[in-house]
Amino acid sequence: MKMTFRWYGTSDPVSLKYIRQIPGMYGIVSAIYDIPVGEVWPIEKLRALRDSIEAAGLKFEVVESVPVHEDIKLGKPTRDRLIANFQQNIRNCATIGIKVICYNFMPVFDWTRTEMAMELPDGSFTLAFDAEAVAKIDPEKGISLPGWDASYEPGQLKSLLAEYKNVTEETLWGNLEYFLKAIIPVAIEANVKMAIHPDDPPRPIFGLPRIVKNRDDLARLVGIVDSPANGLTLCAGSLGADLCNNIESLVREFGGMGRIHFGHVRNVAVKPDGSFYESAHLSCEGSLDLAQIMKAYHDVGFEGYIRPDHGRMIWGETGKPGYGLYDRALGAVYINGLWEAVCKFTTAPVAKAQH
Ligand code: DNO
Repeated sequence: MKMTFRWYGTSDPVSLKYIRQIPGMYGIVSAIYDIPVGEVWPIEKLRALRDSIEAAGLKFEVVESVPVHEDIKLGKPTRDRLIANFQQNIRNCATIGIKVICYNFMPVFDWTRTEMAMELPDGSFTLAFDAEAVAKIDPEKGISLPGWDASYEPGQLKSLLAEYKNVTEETLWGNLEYFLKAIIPVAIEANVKMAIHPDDPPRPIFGLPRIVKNRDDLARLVGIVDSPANGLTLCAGSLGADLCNNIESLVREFGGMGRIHFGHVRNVAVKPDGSFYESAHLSCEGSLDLAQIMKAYHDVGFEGYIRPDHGRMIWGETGKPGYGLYDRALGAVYINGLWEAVCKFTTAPVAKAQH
């Protein structure tokens, strides 16, 4: 297991220097943020990013994410040019040493929350999703969500939602299949593993289809192109927001097949109505058993990348919600602790922690 930390580049208030000081930290997960979605990331930019990360004593082997243009998800005629660009991005990433590329296939909205700073009883602040509040939103009247307000102009959002009107789950599957059949051969050639991120939360929202939500979806996905290059980012907190998903058994099944390349490990406190908040990583704070999850990673001999996922805002820290330094650092140290214990006290099969 290689421990990593997401970093948003030079504008990130969290410095590489501080990330390096987290015990057991192997590398950085990042992306190029100033190139429009669908365009090619210049090698020089990737190289500069890698060099700045390596200068701080960390590795850069995982990209999160290369965004997938909506025209690809919609299956529009323009998709072939955009897919060619995506293929080029895979090659460019490989050239500078990237081993795993995370991406997702969620229409319009990536992760969705109703609150970015819900106060918990201990005085920390976290991201939360209120199922009732989301159910009350009428997309026709406009959707205003924290974290997304700046991403779309109201008119642009309206027309995008209109384009998805006739896109069913099966249409979206068809478009994902077309995309995978085009990109996975390129990834194989470039020796890069693609790792799709599941839907967050794992259910349709605002009438938009979502297709990477549960065990059956993951099984269907890995079957589309039967290659280790067609793999998963197993996001415990995203899938865990549906209590029917058993994260340990997903790790055992898909990790056992060698299809998990990147693990997002975090906890989430889920209510029966599907509302949830992102709790501290510790098992007793949320609905997931992180010790069992790490044991499952160990038992399948996992050698890929892990990162603590969103953290709460604690100790007065301000910054990008979910992506402060302190609570994610606590998460990383906790996960490393579980991993050390599981490696020491479980006999077989032994997967050696690599630091
Ligand atoms: C939210 C993240 C997601 C994730 C993408 C991966 O903070 O978990 O934005 O990076 O969905 O493509």
